[in-house]
Order: sequence, then structure tokens, then C-alpha cells
Amino acid sequence: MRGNSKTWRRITRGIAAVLVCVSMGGAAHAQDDAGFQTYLATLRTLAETRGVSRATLDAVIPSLTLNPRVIELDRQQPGGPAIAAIPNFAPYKAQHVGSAIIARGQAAYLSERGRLQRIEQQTGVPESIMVAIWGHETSYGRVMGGFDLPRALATLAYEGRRRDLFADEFIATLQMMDRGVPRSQLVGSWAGATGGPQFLPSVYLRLARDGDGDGRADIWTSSADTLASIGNYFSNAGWRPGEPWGFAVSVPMTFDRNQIATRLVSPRCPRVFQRQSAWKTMAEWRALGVVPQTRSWPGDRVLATLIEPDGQGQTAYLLTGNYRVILDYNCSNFYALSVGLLADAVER
Ligand SMILES: [Ca+2]
Repeated sequence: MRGNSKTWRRITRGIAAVLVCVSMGGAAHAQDDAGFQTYLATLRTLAETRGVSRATLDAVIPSLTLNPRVIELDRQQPGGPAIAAIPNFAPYKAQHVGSAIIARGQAAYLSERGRLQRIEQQTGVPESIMVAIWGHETSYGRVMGGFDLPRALATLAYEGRRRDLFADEFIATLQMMDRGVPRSQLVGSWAGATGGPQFLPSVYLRLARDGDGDGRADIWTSSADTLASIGNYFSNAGWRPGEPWGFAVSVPMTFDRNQIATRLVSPRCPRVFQRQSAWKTMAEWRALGVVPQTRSWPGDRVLATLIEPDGQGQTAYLLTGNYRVILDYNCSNFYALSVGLLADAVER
């Protein structure tokens, strides 16, 4: 009997533990929802102080619920300590600058030609760079994300990992509505990027432009508005007309990397900038024995850093100040290199 009663106690304890788990799970969820609704009241007050209209607040705030999928995706993001080994660029390049995306880019380039030329004249940003950003971000407007932005951004603000950033972006979606953007258009990635250029709402408010002259900056259905907005972003971020983003080079076999190591630590995405060398002029790079693979040297005084994304002995790249503008759009060396290479391939 003792044995049996012990077994029974073990079983009942097991059942109790399961029941506690189930009810805790349910309670945690209910608590999240209740907490979220309370937090929405705070967001509403904040939005009111920034001048969002009552009509917009009444239309949006009561409709919002927590989106657990957004929290799940946010928690999968890397953000911890440095990754042990940085992968090579070659596999990423094969995936993002393949023949299909190049061919569709060339088709987009041809069909938007007149418009692109006009934007390049106004902004100094090459047509091919605008097309490459559009291709890389949304496959030329095909994949723009299906998350309801106010709901996703309110959820991310509530979750709290980057609360101020996402609270600001949430309020920016409401300001977009006040400017006449329909709620139905406010969809995008789980992290709040929207439309053909994948702008955050605050970027939309600051930099989106009307490219087809109908008075609205429609970055969701108008390719003219999308390209004009990307051009405006790049010119605003300091793109220098007439200068390449960078180009492929060969580095001599006997090359002392210590002499070109950077001593600067960037306050913004330092890991990305650490992979690049110190700045030198084209004349200095030439004197060090670096040889261009795909084009002739730009002006002697143009400054560039060097990156060897596949390690020593492989293709390296000299990167100008315009490369930094691509990094301003999305701070990743692989992203910026592949945008530059896609632009070159589309233009060819
Ligand atoms: Ca328009």
C-alpha cells in the first residue's frame, strides 16, 4: 500500500504540476493582453501630445490586440554577443545577386527608364542604385510584408526591447493616417518596414515623395513614387553624384594588413565598420599595389576603405563614401555589397 500511495502521490503531483502550467500559461496570456490594453492608453496619451487627431486615435486604438507572432519573431533576432565566425560573402552573393533578380532588375530598369532618368537628374542618385534597392528590399514590389503596422509596432513597443523606437514608429503610422494614407495600406514587415522601399513610418513621413504628380506619395502601388522616394532617401543621406559605390579589386599576395587597419570605432553598428580598413585615397591604394578588376580608377583623390569579405587571396572591394550611404539604408556589409553589385549588373 505504501508503495502504491507513493505512486499515487507522484501521479497526483504530476497532474497538479501540469494543471499549474496550463493555468499559468493561460493567465500569462490574459495578463499580456490586459497589460497591452493598459499600455495602449499610455500610447494614446503620447500620440495626443504629438498632435494625432482624435478621429485617427478612435479609429485605430480600440481595434488593436497584442500580436504574439511579432514577439516571437523579435525574440529570434540576433542581438547578443559577437558571432564567433563571420561567414563568407560568396554564398550570400550567389543568393542575392543571382541571374533571376538581375534579369527582373534589367526589365524594371527598361520599363521605368524615362522616370528613372528624371529622378537621377533631380537627385544625382544613379538609376541602377534605385532599382537595386527596390529589388533587394521587395523583389521590385512583389514581397512587401503582410503585417498590420499599427498592431505590430504597438506590440513591439509594449514588449519593450526597444520601446522608445517602436512607440515613435507607432505614432508615425497614426501621423501617416492623418496625412491621408488609408489604414488598409499600413501593412509591412513584422518590424514595421512598409512599401516598395521598406521605409519605417518615420522615414516615410520625412522622405517619401510623389514621383507621378498625383499629389500623394504612394510607395505601395506606384513604382514612380517608390523610386522617387528611394532617390530622395539617398540624396538626403549624402550620395555624391559621379562617384561609384565601390568596385572589385585584387590585393597583392604580400600585403601588410596592419598598415591599413582602422583605428576608428564607429558609434553606429561598429561590427560592420570594423570589417573595413582605414580610409586611403585611390592614389594610395594604387601605390600599395591594389588593382581594379572591373573598371578603371576613379579620381586619385577619392577616398575608400578596403574590405575582404571572402578572406585573403579572394576578391576584395574598395568602398567609397557612397557605400556608407547604402549602409545608412541598412547597416550590413553583405547587404550593401550586394546592392552595389546588383546595380552594376542591372546597368550592364
Ligand atoms: Ca504619387
